Amino acid sequence: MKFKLIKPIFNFLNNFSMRKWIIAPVLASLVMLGVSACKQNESAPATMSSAEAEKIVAEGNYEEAEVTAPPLVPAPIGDRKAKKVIIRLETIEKVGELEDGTQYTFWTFNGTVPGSFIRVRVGDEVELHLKNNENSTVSHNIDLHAVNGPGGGAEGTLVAPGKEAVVNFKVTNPGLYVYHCATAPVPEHIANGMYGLILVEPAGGLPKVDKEFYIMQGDFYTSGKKGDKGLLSFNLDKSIAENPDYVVFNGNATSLLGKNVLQAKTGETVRIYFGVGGPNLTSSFHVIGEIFDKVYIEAGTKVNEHVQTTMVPAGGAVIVEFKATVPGDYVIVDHSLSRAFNKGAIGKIKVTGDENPTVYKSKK
Ligand SMILES: [Cu+2]
Repeated sequence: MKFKLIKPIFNFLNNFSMRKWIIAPVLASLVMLGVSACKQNESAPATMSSAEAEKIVAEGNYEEAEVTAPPLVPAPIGDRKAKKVIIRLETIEKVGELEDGTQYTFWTFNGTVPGSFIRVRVGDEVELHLKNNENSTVSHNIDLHAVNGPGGGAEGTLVAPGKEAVVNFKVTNPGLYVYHCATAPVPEHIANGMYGLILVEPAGGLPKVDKEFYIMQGDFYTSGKKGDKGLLSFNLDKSIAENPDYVVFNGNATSLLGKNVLQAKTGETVRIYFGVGGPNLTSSFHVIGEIFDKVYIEAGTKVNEHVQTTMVPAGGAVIVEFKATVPGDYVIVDHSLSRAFNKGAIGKIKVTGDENPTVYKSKK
């Protein structure tokens, strides 16, 4: 294409008295244009458009997908082809603890807050079964932010206690997405713990890392105050005022403390899939003593580097990565710090391994 254009331009310039002065820069520009076009093709992102993803054929029969309770995530997608997967979620209302001695009636997907982590890839065809446990007191449904369709699937999945609904969707956009119950009153269903994450990996999968964890932040509005013993219930007025008693990771003030502290070794790259269920508060997500080497901005495909604190909206998510270089305890917080130190949004990653005085040393 480039050479076809050059010849007529050359002929034209050949008849021009100043051709020596004009031909060289024009040719140079054309060559540069060609080089730049090639470079753009070479550096085209590995991800594809959602329209292209829609055309991927998922082969084979439907297979059950592995889903996991927090803080675990299913095995990476790797380089597998798009396939047909069945995902089963059950909405379960159950009494659990916000912290030791403080009970709360959680509404959950698969019995945990957040609900099970779902891991698929672009082009997968998903058959989602949403069952509402027979002991539930109300109807529930699911809105997956990874779904293109009315209500993100909510309209097709509204189920009464004891019933099951099935929706099918094709996964067309890579990223990390929140799912949540969208049954009225929606803020109450979410405030009771009805949210989770679905990861959509690009074709070929995300880059390999050593450790992966699943964390979601939620704000809880109770009939009592933080630390009260006994069974607390949802308080509508506090929810409307956006004044929670608890702001916690993974549904409990100690879910990532004590025996539940996350573990990593020096030299390992740690990736955290972090989402905010809300229903109301955003998170200033931060790990004290670490710098995020990579942040997938708003959990999409663009990567920022060297980030201290990343803002995650309610109903949003982020993927962060850092390399554990120095042994010690690293505290995970919402850097709106009263939430961390007074309402429960605090956890820990323990890094073990050899000291690394080049990067850090202390004389104490
Ligand atoms: Cu619900």
